[in-house]
Amino acid sequence: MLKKLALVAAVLSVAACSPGTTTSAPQTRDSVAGQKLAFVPGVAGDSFYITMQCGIQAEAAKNGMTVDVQAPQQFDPSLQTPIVNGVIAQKPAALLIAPTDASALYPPLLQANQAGIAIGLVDTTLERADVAATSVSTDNAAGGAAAADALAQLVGDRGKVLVIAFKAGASTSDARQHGFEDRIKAHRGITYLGAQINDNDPAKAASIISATLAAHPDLAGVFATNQFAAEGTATGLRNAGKVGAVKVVGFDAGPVQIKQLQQGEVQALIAQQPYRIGTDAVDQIVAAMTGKPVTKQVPSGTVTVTQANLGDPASQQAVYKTTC
Ligand code: T6T
Repeated sequence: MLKKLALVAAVLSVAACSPGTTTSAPQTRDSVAGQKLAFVPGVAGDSFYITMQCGIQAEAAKNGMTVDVQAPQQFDPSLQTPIVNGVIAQKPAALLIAPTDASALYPPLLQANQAGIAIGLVDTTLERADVAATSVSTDNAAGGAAAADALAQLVGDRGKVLVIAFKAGASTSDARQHGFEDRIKAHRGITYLGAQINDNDPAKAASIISATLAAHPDLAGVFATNQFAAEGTATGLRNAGKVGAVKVVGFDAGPVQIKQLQQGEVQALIAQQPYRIGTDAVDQIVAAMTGKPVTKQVPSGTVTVTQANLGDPASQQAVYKTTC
């Protein structure tokens, strides 16, 4: 009997130690005032994350928390992982992060979780989100479907269309692409040319457009899955003298995208609500830290902005900030 118990204990302890199997509940406290909150966005200098940061800072200040922002220079898990390791060493009470890869960021975030840091995922998510107390994001598959409908309408429901997916393995890029692909099938007059990856690099998106136009001069439309994909798409079309002839639906509404819309380089934008993602994420992480009920998955909506509705308050509110 003793032998059997020892065996059970050994099996349990192996299960507890094996990486990826044991996560910890965040440490709870009476108040979060004076506690440190780290924010690790997907990339530095992106108006989507700057707007989210404004929301995080405003909501953290209401709770008396200080915010430390550390961003990778590129949207790249190999640059973001050492930042997470550095954050763990600094022992903040909480971490809000947009993981740049749905699986590569799991091991460092598991370590952060095991170090007692309360984790909230913002924007992007993980394949295994059990390390996080909460996850706040746009319904990116629905956004991709909305982009498919908008693009189909712009091209009169016929012709060839292409997707520029900004990063394979990033949950938002994959979900937008798949949401688009599932919906575009319903538009039977459309020929889908597939998705090409630009690695969040506008120059790469511009070359993809040039190469696609060389092979398909009758290209009718493009869905650019984020700001940098849209910027490069516009450059590629400008270089080929195809602005306006090829219709573009972009994701995001940074000042550059709004200018592109006004200039007719892009015909519709699927705008997210990054400020709200930031405030919601702080509210949820504070709830987790103080032992209050937490919503595991908080959805955030989108607004489709066009030249025709750009003046509407809903569209104006959707424009991203470059400073708080
Ligand atoms: O589209 C957003 C964000 O949702 C995505 O995960 C990464 O790119 C952006 O930050 C826009 O540049």
